Amino acid sequence: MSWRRPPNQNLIRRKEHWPVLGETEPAPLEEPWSVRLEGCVERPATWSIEALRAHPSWTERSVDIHCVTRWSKLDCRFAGPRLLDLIEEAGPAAEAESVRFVAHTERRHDTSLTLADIQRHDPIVALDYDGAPLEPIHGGPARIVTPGKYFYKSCKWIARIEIRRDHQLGYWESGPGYHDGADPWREERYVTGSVSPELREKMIKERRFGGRDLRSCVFDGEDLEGLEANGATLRNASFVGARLVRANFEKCFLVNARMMKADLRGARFSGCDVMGVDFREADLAGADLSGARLFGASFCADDGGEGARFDQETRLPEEQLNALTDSQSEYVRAALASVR
Ligand SMILES: Nc1nc2c(c(=O)[nH]1)N[C@H]1C(S)=C(S)[C@@H](COP(=O)(O)O)O[C@H]1N2
Ligand SMILES: [Mo]
Repeated sequence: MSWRRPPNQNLIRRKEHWPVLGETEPAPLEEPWSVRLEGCVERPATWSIEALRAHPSWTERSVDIHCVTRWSKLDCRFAGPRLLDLIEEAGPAAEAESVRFVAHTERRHDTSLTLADIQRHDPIVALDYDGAPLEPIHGGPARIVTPGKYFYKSCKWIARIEIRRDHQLGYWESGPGYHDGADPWREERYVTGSVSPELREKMIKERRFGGRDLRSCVFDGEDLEGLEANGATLRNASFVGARLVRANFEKCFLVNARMMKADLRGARFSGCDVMGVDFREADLAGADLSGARLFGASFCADDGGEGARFDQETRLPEEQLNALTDSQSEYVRAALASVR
């Protein structure tokens, strides 16, 4: 079903497998849960969970989840009222442009969508998943579900919906630099960081990236043997075919880094965030991946082809493989078994 799989996404096939990303719980609540809609509207409104359940626009939707960390989960059954009908009910002003979603969580997590995107993607305020109330860990009692966008446009524990004339960047879209467009078919994952060519050259020569912000930087084919990258932010960085023998990536933020065909013999990834990292055809002999977070990572192509190499010294504990999709964990198990 590759026509339903956006580029560079790995499919989660097990029905019960659904990773938790970002915040894991709402803030404590004194009153019963409610969702408030306000801002550029004629009639600001507040709905209780019961009112949302009884809402005439209640719909069930089969939604494909695409997480920016490269896992996708198809055919997820969500149900709840349509956001467009709730907005219509409140009477949006002519100058309304954007909708900001605010969570009832400690950091008041938020994300925004333009009204044009809301019309195109028709999100729901999901209260049910797979025929039962949405679990609190996934945003219950109420979360936004926006089909056709990376999942960070689906705010968990929704408490306030603001209709605005300005469009604000949300939590992930501002500091961490997630792409505000969030279109999985165009791979709008991240905005690109900026490092001057001079600084880049200097860092390659010294092989010290420690603590730096090198998001989306490209180091393809470079010789970085013995690289010291402890604690660096290397999200979406590219190391295709690079020599990274004995590189130290401990405590790095490596989400979605591209490590295809890299020489990673003896490299250290322990305690590292390697969600969505692409290790296809990389040499991981003697590499240490113990304690690394592996959601969405790939070690082989889904349609066969060559995968990552391991040897008896590679450290990749069995329990971590559960974070991988079925085809990925099958490949890694077999490859590890063949060298042990
Ligand atoms: N309130 C809140 N909503 C959020 C987030 C968050 O950190 N806080 N993270 C987003 C991201 S990045 C993703 S991938 C999904 C994860 O949803 P899940 O944990 O149910 O898989 O929630 C999105 N909504
Ligand atoms: Mo995400």
